[in-house]
Amino acid sequence: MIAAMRLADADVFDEVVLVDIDEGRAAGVALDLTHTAALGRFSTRISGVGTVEAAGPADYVIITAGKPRTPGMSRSDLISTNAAIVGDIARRVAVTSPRAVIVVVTNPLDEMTHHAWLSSGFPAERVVGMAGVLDTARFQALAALTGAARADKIQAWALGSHGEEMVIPLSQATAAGRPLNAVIPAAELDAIVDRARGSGAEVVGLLKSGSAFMAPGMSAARMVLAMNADSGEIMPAAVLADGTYGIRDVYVGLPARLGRAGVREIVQLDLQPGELAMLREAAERIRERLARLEAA
Ligand code: LAC
Repeated sequence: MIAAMRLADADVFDEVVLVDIDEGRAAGVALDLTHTAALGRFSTRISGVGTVEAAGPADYVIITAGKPRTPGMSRSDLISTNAAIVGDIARRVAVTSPRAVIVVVTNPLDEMTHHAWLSSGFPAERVVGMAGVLDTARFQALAALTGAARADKIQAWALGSHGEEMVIPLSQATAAGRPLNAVIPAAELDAIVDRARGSGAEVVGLLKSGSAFMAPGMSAARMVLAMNADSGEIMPAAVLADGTYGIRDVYVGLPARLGRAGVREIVQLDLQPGELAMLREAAERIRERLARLEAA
């Protein structure tokens, strides 16, 4: 809903279509959003349907379907349930929208993005996962709470996995252009990284049912808007590693330059050896979970 709202508000698309197995819900949300056209000043058409086929061809497809966590669950606990859902959707999207770019939001994010890529048969540059934008935004918001700078003046990268192996290389983090570790004491900074890593679970714990949706929805929309604008912006995203960073053939969070047709290139940051090691470790953990999924 939040992603659809941001995409409609942007007033750059002809149409935004919500798809839900509960067609009435999709149609209801679509109508509610349609009613905001004057308030949001957009002319984007919004509709809600029950199947990928009824939605028709699309340039961009955001997959959010799947079960969310309940309190105490890790994202990985969802892997086989959500793989069936995401795989089915990706296969259908490949038929109805063979030229689309797919943005995966369903958890466990890195594994589901890899699985959607395999299921769609798409080239890897047209299947990306949304996690780094969200995790980075959380880090920026939490770092801003210290008073170091406004959230949008904090620059950082959340890479690795969307979970335990999230890597936020502090060597690359700045506040209003100054190294963040010169502005915030080391212990406090480590606590912020830990809190960012656990933010999804923190929200799940408070909500009791369902998981975060505002920051995730805005993050997914931001990626789609950047691609549609062909901005060439570099964003952290789950992408198929291509050998950069010494990682290959597995989806993991890396800095990616996004363009109209998806990932233009994976961008190399000047990471410290410890940060690089953590990133490679994250990729190995994702690879192991994928292997278990395939074996199941
Ligand atoms: C989160 C879920 C959406 O991080 O993964 O909130």
